[in-house]
Amino acid sequence: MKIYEMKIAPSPRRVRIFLAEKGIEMEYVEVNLQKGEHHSAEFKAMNRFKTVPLLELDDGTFISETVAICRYFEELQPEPRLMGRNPRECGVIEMWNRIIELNWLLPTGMCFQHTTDYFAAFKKQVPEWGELCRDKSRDFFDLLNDHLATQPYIAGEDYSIADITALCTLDFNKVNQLRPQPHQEHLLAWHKRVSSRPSASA
Ligand SMILES: N[C@@H](CCC(=O)N[C@@H](CS)C(=O)NCC(=O)O)C(=O)O
Repeated sequence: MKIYEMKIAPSPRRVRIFLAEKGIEMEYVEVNLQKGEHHSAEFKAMNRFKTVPLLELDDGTFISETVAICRYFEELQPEPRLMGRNPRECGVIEMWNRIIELNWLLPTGMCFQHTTDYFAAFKKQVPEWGELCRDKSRDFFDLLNDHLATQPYIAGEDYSIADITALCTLDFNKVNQLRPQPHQEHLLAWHKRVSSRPSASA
């Protein structure tokens, strides 16, 4: 079993942290996205959508999509539970994970793609769209700060995959020059809480 990834990219980091929380060792294969290695015929044969992370099982099955990979490991090794212990928890965690992916991670990635030259060789850029996405991402810092005023973690009392998604998104926003502001005290306290877990440096 191995995972194709790029260590500094946010989506692969989500899987790394998830596996570290579960204490699962993994073989990683580095794919250089800036050099376009994910556009090679060899990589496209494994994942036609040309994204990392990509999990290869020993039977030759490929699983792309961060949440699908995490789901595989949650089923393989349930403890510690990161995607919920009962229907209510599963629903709430999945809701927040999707909210953060769609409303924060996605605009964060779009801002990076459309306002820096990192992927310029491979992707058409629309800088105005990138700036709108920067605004959307900035607004989410405030939303999350309000949300965290009454609970320690994104989905409630317990650490979950939603915290992993939010941590990777917040940290990656450095490339968009967006950081938590001093008045966002709940967000800052949460960030300190989740960053101090050993898995954060996986
Ligand atoms: N929805 C996908 C998104 C994966 C994704 O966009 N990964 C980025 C790295 S963080 C990537 O492979 N980018 C390559 C590209 O856009 O060309 C997932 O969750 O796995």
